[in-house]
Amino acid sequence: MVDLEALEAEARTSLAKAGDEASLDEWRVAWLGRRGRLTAVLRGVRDLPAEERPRVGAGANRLKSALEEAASAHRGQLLASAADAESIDVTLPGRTPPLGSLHPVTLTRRQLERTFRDMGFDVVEGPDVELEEYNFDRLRIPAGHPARDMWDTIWVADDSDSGEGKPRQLLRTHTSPMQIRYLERRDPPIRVIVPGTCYRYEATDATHEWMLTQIEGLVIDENLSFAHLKGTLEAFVRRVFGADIETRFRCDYFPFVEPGAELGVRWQGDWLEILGCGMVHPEIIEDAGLDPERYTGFAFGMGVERVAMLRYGVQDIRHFYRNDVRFLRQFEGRR
Ligand code: YSA
Repeated sequence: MVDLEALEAEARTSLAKAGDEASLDEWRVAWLGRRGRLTAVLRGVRDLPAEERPRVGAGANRLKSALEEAASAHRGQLLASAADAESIDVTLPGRTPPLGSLHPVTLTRRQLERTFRDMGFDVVEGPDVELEEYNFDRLRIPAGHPARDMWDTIWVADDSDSGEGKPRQLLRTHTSPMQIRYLERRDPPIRVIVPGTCYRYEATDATHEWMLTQIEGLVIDENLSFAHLKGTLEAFVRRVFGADIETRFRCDYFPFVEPGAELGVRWQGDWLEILGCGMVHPEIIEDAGLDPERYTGFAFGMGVERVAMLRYGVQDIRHFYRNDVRFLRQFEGRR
Protein backbone atom coordinates (compact mmCIF):
# COMPACT_ATOMS: atom_id res chain seq x y z
CA MET A 1 0.00 0.00 0.00
CA VAL A 2 1.35 3.49 -0.88
CA ASP A 3 0.23 6.24 1.52
CA LEU A 4 0.40 9.26 -0.80
CA GLU A 5 -0.95 11.63 1.87
CA ALA A 6 1.85 10.77 4.32
CA LEU A 7 4.38 11.13 1.51
CA GLU A 8 3.07 14.57 0.58
CA ALA A 9 3.15 15.74 4.21
CA GLU A 10 6.75 14.60 4.58
CA ALA A 11 7.80 16.23 1.28
CA ARG A 12 6.19 19.55 2.22
CA THR A 13 7.75 19.60 5.72
CA SER A 14 11.18 18.98 4.20
CA LEU A 15 10.61 21.68 1.52
CA ALA A 16 9.74 24.25 4.18
CA LYS A 17 13.16 23.70 5.77
CA ALA A 18 15.08 24.56 2.56
CA GLY A 19 16.49 27.97 3.54
CA ASP A 20 18.51 28.73 0.41
CA GLU A 21 18.82 27.82 -3.25
CA ALA A 22 21.38 25.07 -2.59
CA SER A 23 19.18 23.21 -0.11
CA LEU A 24 16.19 23.68 -2.44
CA ASP A 25 18.18 21.93 -5.20
CA GLU A 26 19.02 19.12 -2.78
CA TRP A 27 15.33 18.77 -1.92
CA ARG A 28 14.41 18.61 -5.64
CA VAL A 29 16.95 15.82 -6.24
CA ALA A 30 15.74 13.91 -3.15
CA TRP A 31 12.05 14.04 -4.12
CA LEU A 32 11.65 14.71 -7.83
CA GLY A 33 15.06 13.64 -9.23
CA ARG A 34 15.67 10.48 -11.26
CA ARG A 35 16.26 8.52 -8.05
CA GLY A 36 13.93 10.67 -5.94
CA ARG A 37 11.29 9.34 -3.58
CA LEU A 38 8.29 10.29 -5.72
CA THR A 39 9.94 9.08 -8.94
CA ALA A 40 10.42 5.69 -7.26
CA VAL A 41 6.69 5.59 -6.42
CA LEU A 42 5.79 6.40 -10.03
CA ARG A 43 8.16 3.70 -11.33
CA GLY A 44 6.66 1.15 -8.91
CA VAL A 45 3.12 1.66 -10.22
CA ARG A 46 3.57 -1.03 -12.87
CA ASP A 47 4.34 -3.62 -10.17
CA LEU A 48 1.11 -2.91 -8.26
CA PRO A 49 -1.95 -5.14 -8.51
CA ALA A 50 -3.99 -4.08 -11.53
CA GLU A 51 -6.88 -2.63 -9.48
CA GLU A 52 -4.47 -0.39 -7.49
CA ARG A 53 -2.59 1.04 -10.49
CA PRO A 54 -5.07 3.73 -11.63
CA ARG A 55 -5.54 5.21 -8.15
CA VAL A 56 -1.87 5.28 -7.21
CA GLY A 57 -0.69 6.29 -10.71
CA ALA A 58 -3.07 9.24 -10.96
CA GLY A 59 -2.48 10.26 -7.33
CA ALA A 60 1.32 10.15 -7.68
CA ASN A 61 1.23 12.25 -10.88
CA ARG A 62 -0.99 14.84 -9.17
CA LEU A 63 1.39 14.88 -6.22
CA LYS A 64 4.37 15.39 -8.57
CA SER A 65 2.73 18.45 -10.15
CA ALA A 66 1.74 19.80 -6.71
CA LEU A 67 5.29 19.41 -5.36
CA GLU A 68 6.82 21.04 -8.46
CA GLU A 69 4.48 23.97 -8.02
CA ALA A 70 5.30 24.20 -4.28
CA ALA A 71 9.06 24.09 -5.02
CA SER A 72 8.76 26.86 -7.58
CA ALA A 73 6.73 29.06 -5.15
CA HIS A 74 9.30 28.39 -2.42
CA ARG A 75 12.10 29.47 -4.79
CA GLY A 76 10.24 32.73 -5.46
CA GLN A 77 10.06 33.42 -1.71
CA LEU A 78 13.77 32.73 -1.26
CA LEU A 79 14.65 35.20 -4.06
CA ALA A 80 12.34 37.87 -2.66
CA SER A 81 13.81 37.71 0.84
CA ALA A 82 17.40 37.81 -0.57
CA ALA A 83 16.49 40.98 -2.50
CA ASP A 84 15.03 42.50 0.68
CA ALA A 85 18.27 41.84 2.54
CA GLU A 86 20.30 43.65 -0.16
CA SER A 87 18.03 46.67 -0.54
CA ILE A 88 18.91 50.01 1.06
CA ASP A 89 17.04 50.97 4.19
CA VAL A 90 16.57 54.69 3.67
CA THR A 91 15.37 55.15 7.24
CA LEU A 92 18.82 54.28 8.68
CA PRO A 93 20.99 57.22 9.83
CA GLY A 94 23.61 58.28 7.21
CA ARG A 95 27.30 57.42 7.45
CA THR A 96 29.79 60.31 6.99
CA PRO A 97 32.03 59.60 4.01
CA PRO A 98 35.72 60.67 4.14
CA LEU A 99 35.43 64.38 3.33
CA GLY A 100 39.08 65.37 2.96
CA SER A 101 40.35 68.62 4.41
CA LEU A 102 41.84 71.94 3.38
CA HIS A 103 45.46 72.02 2.19
CA PRO A 104 47.88 73.65 4.70
CA VAL A 105 48.76 76.34 2.13
CA THR A 106 45.05 77.14 1.66
CA LEU A 107 44.60 77.29 5.45
CA THR A 108 47.55 79.67 5.71
CA ARG A 109 46.46 81.80 2.76
CA ARG A 110 43.02 82.18 4.35
CA GLN A 111 44.48 83.15 7.71
CA LEU A 112 46.73 85.76 6.09
CA GLU A 113 43.80 87.14 4.08
CA ARG A 114 41.64 87.36 7.22
CA THR A 115 44.39 89.24 9.04
CA PHE A 116 44.87 91.71 6.19
CA ARG A 117 41.09 92.23 5.92
CA ASP A 118 41.02 93.00 9.67
CA MET A 119 43.71 95.62 9.00
CA GLY A 120 41.49 97.29 6.38
CA PHE A 121 42.81 95.76 3.12
CA ASP A 122 40.61 94.82 0.15
CA VAL A 123 41.25 91.46 -1.56
CA VAL A 124 41.37 91.04 -5.36
CA GLU A 125 42.76 88.39 -7.72
CA GLY A 126 44.52 88.53 -11.08
CA PRO A 127 45.40 86.26 -14.03
CA ASP A 128 47.94 83.41 -13.75
CA VAL A 129 48.72 83.74 -17.47
CA GLU A 130 50.12 87.25 -17.73
CA LEU A 131 51.52 89.54 -20.40
CA GLU A 132 55.28 90.12 -20.43
CA GLU A 133 54.47 93.83 -20.36
CA TYR A 134 52.79 93.66 -16.93
CA ASN A 135 55.04 91.00 -15.39
CA PHE A 136 58.22 92.87 -16.38
CA ASP A 137 58.26 95.99 -18.58
CA ARG A 138 55.81 98.16 -16.70
CA LEU A 139 57.51 97.15 -13.45
CA ARG A 140 60.66 98.80 -14.85
CA ILE A 141 62.23 95.48 -15.87
CA PRO A 142 62.68 95.80 -19.68
CA ALA A 143 64.05 92.95 -21.83
CA GLY A 144 67.76 92.55 -21.19
CA HIS A 145 67.55 94.08 -17.69
CA PRO A 146 69.70 91.97 -15.35
CA ALA A 147 66.85 91.89 -12.79
CA ARG A 148 64.92 89.56 -15.11
CA ASP A 149 67.33 86.85 -13.92
CA MET A 150 65.64 87.03 -10.50
CA TRP A 151 62.56 85.47 -12.07
CA ASP A 152 63.33 82.51 -14.33
CA THR A 153 60.30 82.42 -16.53
CA ILE A 154 57.92 79.80 -17.92
CA TRP A 155 56.75 81.26 -21.25
CA VAL A 156 53.43 80.40 -22.82
CA ALA A 157 54.26 79.36 -26.40
CA ASP A 158 52.14 80.73 -29.25
CA ASP A 159 52.71 78.23 -32.08
CA SER A 160 50.05 79.66 -34.34
CA ASP A 161 51.11 81.33 -37.61
CA SER A 162 49.75 84.57 -36.28
CA GLY A 163 51.97 84.27 -33.14
CA GLU A 164 54.68 86.41 -34.72
CA GLY A 165 54.71 89.96 -33.36
CA LYS A 166 52.00 89.26 -30.78
CA PRO A 167 52.47 90.34 -27.14
CA ARG A 168 54.32 87.56 -25.32
CA GLN A 169 52.56 85.65 -22.55
CA LEU A 170 54.01 83.87 -19.54
CA LEU A 171 52.99 82.24 -16.27
CA ARG A 172 53.33 85.12 -13.83
CA THR A 173 56.55 84.85 -11.86
CA HIS A 174 55.19 87.06 -9.06
CA THR A 175 51.95 88.82 -8.12
CA SER A 176 53.47 92.30 -8.65
CA PRO A 177 51.92 92.79 -12.15
CA MET A 178 48.63 93.24 -10.32
CA GLN A 179 50.04 96.48 -8.85
CA ILE A 180 49.96 97.94 -12.37
CA ARG A 181 46.55 96.44 -13.26
CA TYR A 182 45.02 97.77 -10.04
CA LEU A 183 46.54 101.24 -10.47
CA GLU A 184 45.03 101.38 -13.98
CA ARG A 185 41.54 101.05 -12.51
CA ARG A 186 41.57 102.61 -9.05
CA ASP A 187 42.43 105.95 -7.54
CA PRO A 188 44.04 106.49 -4.12
CA PRO A 189 43.62 105.86 -1.29
CA ILE A 190 44.50 102.25 -2.15
CA ARG A 191 44.92 99.44 0.36
CA VAL A 192 44.71 96.06 -1.37
CA ILE A 193 46.16 92.56 -1.27
CA VAL A 194 46.35 90.12 -4.19
CA PRO A 195 46.80 86.44 -3.32
CA GLY A 196 47.71 84.08 -6.18
CA THR A 197 49.85 81.31 -7.60
CA CYS A 198 53.18 82.11 -9.28
CA TYR A 199 55.49 79.95 -11.38
CA ARG A 200 59.24 79.99 -11.79
CA TYR A 201 61.51 77.95 -14.01
CA GLU A 202 63.91 77.11 -11.22
CA ALA A 203 65.41 74.17 -9.34
CA THR A 204 63.70 73.25 -6.10
CA ASP A 205 65.25 72.89 -2.65
CA ALA A 206 64.06 72.94 0.97
CA THR A 207 62.87 76.57 0.73
CA HIS A 208 62.18 76.97 -3.02
CA GLU A 209 59.39 75.47 -5.13
CA TRP A 210 58.80 76.06 -8.84
CA MET A 211 55.12 76.77 -8.06
CA LEU A 212 54.46 79.09 -5.12
CA THR A 213 51.75 81.27 -3.65
CA GLN A 214 52.31 84.96 -3.04
CA ILE A 215 50.27 87.69 -1.44
CA GLU A 216 50.97 91.04 -3.02
CA GLY A 217 50.18 94.16 -0.99
CA LEU A 218 49.81 97.70 -2.32
CA VAL A 219 49.15 100.85 -0.30
CA ILE A 220 49.01 104.29 -1.98
CA ASP A 221 48.04 107.52 -0.25
CA GLU A 222 49.32 110.94 0.62
CA ASN A 223 52.24 111.24 3.03
CA LEU A 224 53.22 107.59 3.32
CA SER A 225 56.79 106.81 4.38
CA PHE A 226 59.00 103.78 5.00
CA ALA A 227 57.88 103.97 8.65
CA HIS A 228 54.32 103.09 7.52
CA LEU A 229 55.68 100.10 5.57
CA LYS A 230 57.69 98.85 8.58
CA GLY A 231 54.89 99.48 11.06
CA THR A 232 52.26 97.73 8.91
CA LEU A 233 54.38 94.64 8.22
CA GLU A 234 55.62 94.31 11.80
CA ALA A 235 52.08 94.62 13.15
CA PHE A 236 50.95 92.01 10.63
CA VAL A 237 53.70 89.53 11.51
CA ARG A 238 52.94 89.86 15.23
CA ARG A 239 49.25 89.20 14.61
CA VAL A 240 50.12 86.03 12.69
CA PHE A 241 53.02 84.62 14.75
CA GLY A 242 52.56 86.26 18.16
CA ALA A 243 54.32 89.11 19.96
CA ASP A 244 57.59 87.22 20.55
CA ILE A 245 58.47 86.64 16.90
CA GLU A 246 61.95 87.93 15.95
CA THR A 247 62.05 89.85 12.65
CA ARG A 248 64.69 91.64 10.62
CA PHE A 249 64.53 94.04 7.67
CA ARG A 250 67.45 94.02 5.23
CA CYS A 251 68.12 96.07 2.12
CA ASP A 252 67.12 94.40 -1.12
CA TYR A 253 66.76 95.48 -4.73
CA PHE A 254 63.63 95.38 -6.89
CA PRO A 255 63.44 97.74 -9.91
CA PHE A 256 59.86 98.77 -9.03
CA VAL A 257 60.65 100.12 -5.53
CA GLU A 258 63.04 102.64 -4.06
CA PRO A 259 64.26 101.81 -1.45
CA GLY A 260 63.70 98.05 -1.39
CA ALA A 261 63.92 95.59 1.48
CA GLU A 262 63.27 92.01 2.53
CA LEU A 263 61.72 90.83 5.77
CA GLY A 264 63.00 87.69 7.49
CA VAL A 265 61.80 85.89 10.61
CA ARG A 266 63.72 83.62 12.99
CA TRP A 267 63.51 79.99 11.86
CA GLN A 268 65.44 77.00 13.21
CA GLY A 269 68.20 79.22 14.63
CA ASP A 270 68.50 80.98 11.24
CA TRP A 271 66.49 83.55 9.25
CA LEU A 272 63.81 82.72 6.68
CA GLU A 273 62.90 85.42 4.17
CA ILE A 274 59.13 85.70 3.96
CA LEU A 275 58.68 88.77 1.77
CA GLY A 276 60.20 91.42 -0.45
CA CYS A 277 58.97 95.02 -0.12
CA GLY A 278 59.72 98.68 -0.65
CA MET A 279 58.44 102.17 -1.40
CA VAL A 280 56.66 102.17 -4.78
CA HIS A 281 58.99 103.75 -7.36
CA PRO A 282 57.89 107.34 -8.28
CA GLU A 283 57.94 106.40 -12.00
CA ILE A 284 55.33 103.70 -11.38
CA ILE A 285 53.13 106.25 -9.61
CA GLU A 286 53.62 108.72 -12.45
CA ASP A 287 52.86 106.07 -15.12
CA ALA A 288 49.55 105.49 -13.32
CA GLY A 289 48.68 109.14 -13.95
CA LEU A 290 49.25 110.24 -10.34
CA ASP A 291 51.44 113.05 -9.04
CA PRO A 292 54.43 111.41 -7.25
CA GLU A 293 54.94 114.64 -5.28
CA ARG A 294 51.55 114.15 -3.74
CA TYR A 295 51.14 110.37 -3.65
CA THR A 296 53.56 107.84 -2.23
CA GLY A 297 53.08 104.23 -1.31
CA PHE A 298 54.56 100.94 -0.31
CA ALA A 299 54.20 97.41 -1.59
CA PHE A 300 55.24 93.90 -0.65
CA GLY A 301 55.14 90.33 -1.96
CA MET A 302 54.87 87.59 0.66
CA GLY A 303 55.61 83.85 0.19
CA VAL A 304 52.63 81.91 1.60
CA GLU A 305 54.40 78.50 1.60
CA ARG A 306 57.22 80.06 3.67
CA VAL A 307 54.68 81.34 6.22
CA ALA A 308 53.02 77.89 6.26
CA MET A 309 56.43 76.31 6.99
CA LEU A 310 56.86 78.59 10.00
CA ARG A 311 53.29 78.14 11.17
CA TYR A 312 53.29 74.34 11.08
CA GLY A 313 57.01 73.61 11.62
CA VAL A 314 57.42 72.09 8.13
CA GLN A 315 61.14 71.58 7.39
CA ASP A 316 60.97 71.22 3.61
CA ILE A 317 58.72 73.24 1.27
CA ARG A 318 58.56 70.30 -1.21
CA HIS A 319 56.25 68.38 1.17
CA PHE A 320 53.39 70.72 0.27
CA TYR A 321 52.89 69.61 -3.34
CA ARG A 322 54.05 65.99 -3.17
CA ASN A 323 50.44 64.90 -2.56
CA ASP A 324 51.46 62.42 0.13
CA VAL A 325 48.22 61.89 2.07
CA ARG A 326 50.19 60.94 5.21
CA PHE A 327 51.56 64.50 5.23
CA LEU A 328 48.26 66.14 4.29
CA ARG A 329 46.19 64.23 6.88
CA GLN A 330 48.17 65.93 9.66
CA PHE A 331 46.24 69.12 8.88
CA GLU A 332 42.75 67.61 9.15
CA GLY A 333 40.56 69.70 11.41
CA ARG A 334 43.07 72.62 11.51
CA ARG A 335 42.02 76.20 10.82
C1 YSA B 1 58.97 93.30 -3.80
C2 YSA B 1 58.71 94.65 -3.69
C3 YSA B 1 57.42 95.06 -3.84
O1 YSA B 1 57.15 96.40 -3.84
C4 YSA B 1 56.38 94.16 -4.07
C5 YSA B 1 56.68 92.84 -4.18
C6 YSA B 1 57.96 92.39 -4.03
C7 YSA B 1 58.25 90.95 -4.16
C8 YSA B 1 58.71 90.55 -5.55
N1 YSA B 1 57.63 90.65 -6.51
C9 YSA B 1 59.19 89.14 -5.51
O2 YSA B 1 58.61 88.24 -6.11
N2 YSA B 1 60.26 88.96 -4.72
S1 YSA B 1 60.89 87.54 -4.38
O3 YSA B 1 61.30 86.87 -5.60
O4 YSA B 1 61.94 87.74 -3.44
O5 YSA B 1 59.73 86.69 -3.74
C10 YSA B 1 58.98 87.21 -2.64
C11 YSA B 1 58.77 86.13 -1.61
O6 YSA B 1 58.19 84.98 -2.24
C12 YSA B 1 60.05 85.61 -1.00
O7 YSA B 1 60.41 86.43 0.10
C13 YSA B 1 59.66 84.23 -0.55
O8 YSA B 1 58.95 84.28 0.67
C14 YSA B 1 58.73 83.82 -1.65
N3 YSA B 1 59.43 83.02 -2.68
C15 YSA B 1 60.18 83.51 -3.67
N4 YSA B 1 60.64 82.52 -4.44
C16 YSA B 1 60.15 81.37 -3.92
C17 YSA B 1 59.38 81.71 -2.78
N5 YSA B 1 58.76 80.77 -2.06
C18 YSA B 1 58.90 79.50 -2.43
N6 YSA B 1 59.61 79.09 -3.50
C19 YSA B 1 60.25 79.99 -4.27
N7 YSA B 1 60.93 79.58 -5.33
